Amino acid sequence: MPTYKLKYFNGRGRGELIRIIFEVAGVKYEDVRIQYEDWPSLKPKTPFGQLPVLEIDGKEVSQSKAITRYLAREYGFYGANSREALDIDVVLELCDDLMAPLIAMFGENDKEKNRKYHDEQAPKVLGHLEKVLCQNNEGSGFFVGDKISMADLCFLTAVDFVSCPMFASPEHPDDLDSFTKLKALDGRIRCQNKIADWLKRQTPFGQLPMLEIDGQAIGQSKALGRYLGFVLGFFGANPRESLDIDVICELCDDLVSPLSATFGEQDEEKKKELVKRYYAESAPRHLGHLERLLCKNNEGNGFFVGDKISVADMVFLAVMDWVLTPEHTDALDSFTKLKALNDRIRAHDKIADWLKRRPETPF
Ligand SMILES: N[C@@H](CCC(=O)N[C@@H](CS)C(=O)NCC(=O)O)C(=O)O
Repeated sequence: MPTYKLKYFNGRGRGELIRIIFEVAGVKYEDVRIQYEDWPSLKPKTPFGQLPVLEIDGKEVSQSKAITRYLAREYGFYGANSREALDIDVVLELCDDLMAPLIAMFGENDKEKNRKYHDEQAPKVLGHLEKVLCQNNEGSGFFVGDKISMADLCFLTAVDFVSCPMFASPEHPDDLDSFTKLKALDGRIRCQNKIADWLKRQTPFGQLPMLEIDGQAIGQSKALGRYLGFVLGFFGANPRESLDIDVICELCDDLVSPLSATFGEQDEEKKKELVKRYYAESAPRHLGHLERLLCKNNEGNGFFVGDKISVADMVFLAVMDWVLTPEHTDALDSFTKLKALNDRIRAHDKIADWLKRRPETPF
């Protein structure tokens, strides 16, 4: 058996079908996730300046579709004969048609185009796919032949792509709803042991962060923060303290949300104006609430809740990392108790140690 090393970004994209083929085939491979900050130095060393790249016995190969076809042939997912291979190819191309408009929209955040995609383009291609599915075993098996093939695996990755947070549509939470046979197929594929196992190990909502607890991937940062707070003793000494901590966490969320909403603004002038207004109005209002609550406990000279540091203080620290930008280092100047708290948290021995050790990152 050759040794395989797959290099791709830490996302699904063009790498996922390759990973799934390895997983379903039960073939050992190294899943190397390239961080974006390492990409510029790696790019010139790859065959075509792109990922994915598969190393087969140390030799690099590029082009995702060529790689998937090769692996499908090697491990029995490309049909029993040329005719089946042709039928599989047809499904692959249809999946491409399903994804192509989204790839073209990447990073645009154009709501009208997205609506049109889910209203018109996606149903058209899904209709074709359902028709093809129904030509085999009346649509109750797999796309081609009697066993799962690259066609089904590709369909699975395409459906995940269409419904990922970047492209999902609130009006169409599930594009497969009107395609009962495809929907049942999607369920059938996801139930296959190896696929179910792989999916369980993936990000639960196609987003990061996620935390693996005893091998199970769990998403949603705030829920995870609370859970760790409970488990590690930073979520209050009793339910009342937990409630007070939750209130601070939600206020911190209210404090930072309008600021994070400005990040996606493309118009630089408009963005400047929004940020200016944020620091003049929204930030002081929420910081005022936070200072008032802080002062209710130990006259504001300790921590937000109780007598020791809690998740409330940690969330505040994390949020201040966003709010105190180099242009707005003075945002806490009118809130002397909060400012002192921020310094106190940063001086906490374990936090100070972490702040010293944590890598420099752009955000
Ligand atoms: N036809 C190529 C396209 C590869 C491609 O566009 N890769 C993207 C990621 S999905 C990439 O490497 N982008 C980074 C860059 O071009 O610098 C394939 O299927 O492998």
